[in-house]
Amino acid sequence: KTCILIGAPVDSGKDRRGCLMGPDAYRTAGLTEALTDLGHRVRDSGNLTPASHAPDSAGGPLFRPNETIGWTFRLIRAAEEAMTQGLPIFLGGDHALSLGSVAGVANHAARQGRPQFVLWLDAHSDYHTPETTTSGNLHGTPLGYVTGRGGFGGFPVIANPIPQENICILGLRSVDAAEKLALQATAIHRHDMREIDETGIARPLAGFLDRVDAANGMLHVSLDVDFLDPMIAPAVGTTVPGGATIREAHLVMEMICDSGLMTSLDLVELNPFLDDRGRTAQVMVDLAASALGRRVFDRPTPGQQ
Ligand code: DIR
Ligand code: MN
Ligand code: MN
Ligand code: MN
Repeated sequence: KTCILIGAPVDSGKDRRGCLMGPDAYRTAGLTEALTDLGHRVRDSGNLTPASHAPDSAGGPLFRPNETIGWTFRLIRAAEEAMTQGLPIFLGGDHALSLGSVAGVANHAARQGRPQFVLWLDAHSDYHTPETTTSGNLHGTPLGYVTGRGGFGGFPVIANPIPQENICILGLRSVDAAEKLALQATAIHRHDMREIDETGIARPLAGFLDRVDAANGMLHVSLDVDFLDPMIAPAVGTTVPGGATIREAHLVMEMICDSGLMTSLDLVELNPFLDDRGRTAQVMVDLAASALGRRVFDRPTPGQQ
């Protein structure tokens, strides 16, 4: 594959600074080398900047909405373009980057006449809108935006909303009360940590991948650092105990790789300022490598043993 690294140092999605250092932390942890070792071509397109936007003023209900709007315009264009050239890997940056990456890949899928699916690996459901958020942090809104919820005035109009049933969230353990009510009224597939404890993580994931395959869908994977347990991934502003183990996370990535379905990937919410000798950046690079073919032993391709 041709992997296109798109640095997106988005730091406007919440008020704790530091995610802007994420893209360079992934580079320092050896992302390009890991992917070339697996036989992929890697093109690093450097770091983007937001499209020009109105200045943000302090004191509103939302944190830096205009900067996030600028990022969203820029990232939609970058995603649409990269999808014609290879498999984009968006190096965040906080999760507000996914307003743009997901909207952009969905536009590309629509041009191909194929349905877009989204796998959201996160402690949080990120289904707020600018009107429902209580934190004012827009990194909590990308799934609300890309599914076409209202309240995103000033943002690019969503041309190709992701159908609710094409979304699967794994890893949930921190869902605001209002968000829970809204989410329960949708067809979004959502699997909390209790379900993962009870059934294992492979079961809900396999069901989702089968649906993507049956629909000949494109698959965007959005990996939030806080999907992982803070013991293995401390470098994130919103740690929540009880997250995925290192093996659960690798198994997800290995199954995604075996499915052959992933067409784009976000690595988001890494805050290198909070890291411990780069180990969280390294875990994220290793997970990306698993999603793109790293394995201990070769196995027969599923379905043709
Ligand atoms: C929280 C944080 N639900 C909010 N969201 C995070 O601010 O609305 N998403 N951290 O990953
Ligand atoms: Mn998130
Ligand atoms: Mn999260
Ligand atoms: Mn499901």
